[in-house]
Amino acid sequence: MENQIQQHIEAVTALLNKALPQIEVSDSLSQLDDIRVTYLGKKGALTQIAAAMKGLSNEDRPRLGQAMNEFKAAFSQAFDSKKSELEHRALNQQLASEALDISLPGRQMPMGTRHIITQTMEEIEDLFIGMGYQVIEGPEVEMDHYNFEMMNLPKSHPARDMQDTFYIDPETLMRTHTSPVQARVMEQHDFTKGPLKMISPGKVFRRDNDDATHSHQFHQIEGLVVDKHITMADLKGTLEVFAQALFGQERAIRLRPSYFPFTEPSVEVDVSCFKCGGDGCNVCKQTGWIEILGAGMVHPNVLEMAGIDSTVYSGFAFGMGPDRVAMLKYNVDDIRHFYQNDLRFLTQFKGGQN
Ligand code: 2NM
Repeated sequence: MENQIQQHIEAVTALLNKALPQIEVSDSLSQLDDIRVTYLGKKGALTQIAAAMKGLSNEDRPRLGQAMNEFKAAFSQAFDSKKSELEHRALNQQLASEALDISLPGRQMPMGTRHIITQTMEEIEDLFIGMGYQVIEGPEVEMDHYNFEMMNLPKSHPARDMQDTFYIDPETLMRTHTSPVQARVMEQHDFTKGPLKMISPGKVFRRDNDDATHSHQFHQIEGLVVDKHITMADLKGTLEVFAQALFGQERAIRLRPSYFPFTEPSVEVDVSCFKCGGDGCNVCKQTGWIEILGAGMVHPNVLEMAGIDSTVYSGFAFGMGPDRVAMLKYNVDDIRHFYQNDLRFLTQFKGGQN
């Protein structure tokens, strides 16, 4: 009997001598757990020895129990220390793989540029805002009524043929100018609250074949001032200030008689050449002058159709093409560059960068 208990105790010691080196060399948490199952699991080696307990005498049983407790204590200590070592290693690996170098410079975000037409329009808008004008936009899909009728262009008018129009249906069209916005505003304006001073910037549409100087969609900025006692002198002074702000303080303007259905009298406005100062060059085609605006005194019919008494109120109006202004200012030789969205062209104009 003494032999038998000795054998069991030696088996436990042998088991421990086998287990501890295995724990020591184990390389992962899952491998470590496999070792635990091998020795202490339900069918583990120590569990099998424990099954011998039942056949032992009352004196021998505690001796084996003590040996088994010693096994468990030594095993646990080695196991726990290895486990914490492996957990540490896993954590360090994770931290290393997720490390951020907070001293690295930030990634450069690509910076966009505002479209050169947008920049030009906003420059012009800012000039008029500075003179007390409101900037008012309106629909691009318009009623024939506002686009033509209210602009003194009745259905029979020959000038309607001059402007080839994209019609949606007989009453609806793509606006051919931004004047319909002004018709809408004139109709609503309350003159007891003060004069009407506005510009209307935006896209306009004409049935044209695109080429270097024509586009079926381009831009317009139209201006309108209506009050008592507005005269041609107000128009001329305003446009002179405008032309000098946009093209240089040394510029002069000149007015030539012209015709528009919605103004009477009507004028074309030239500005002295910003390149040669008026001597004649390739920009002004040797004339010394560059045409930039159409303008005139608002036709009494236009005022009356908007419900404004043309015997009490008068107004001036003008219209210009930001596309043409940008072509002149930035020496762009083809209007189609503005609409082809080629970044090599568009990113040349960095002035609009935020
Ligand atoms: C131009 C030329 C001349 C114009 C007229 C009006 C309105 F609404 F008052 F009748 N708005 N814009 C006008 C006048 C536009 O563009 C070349």
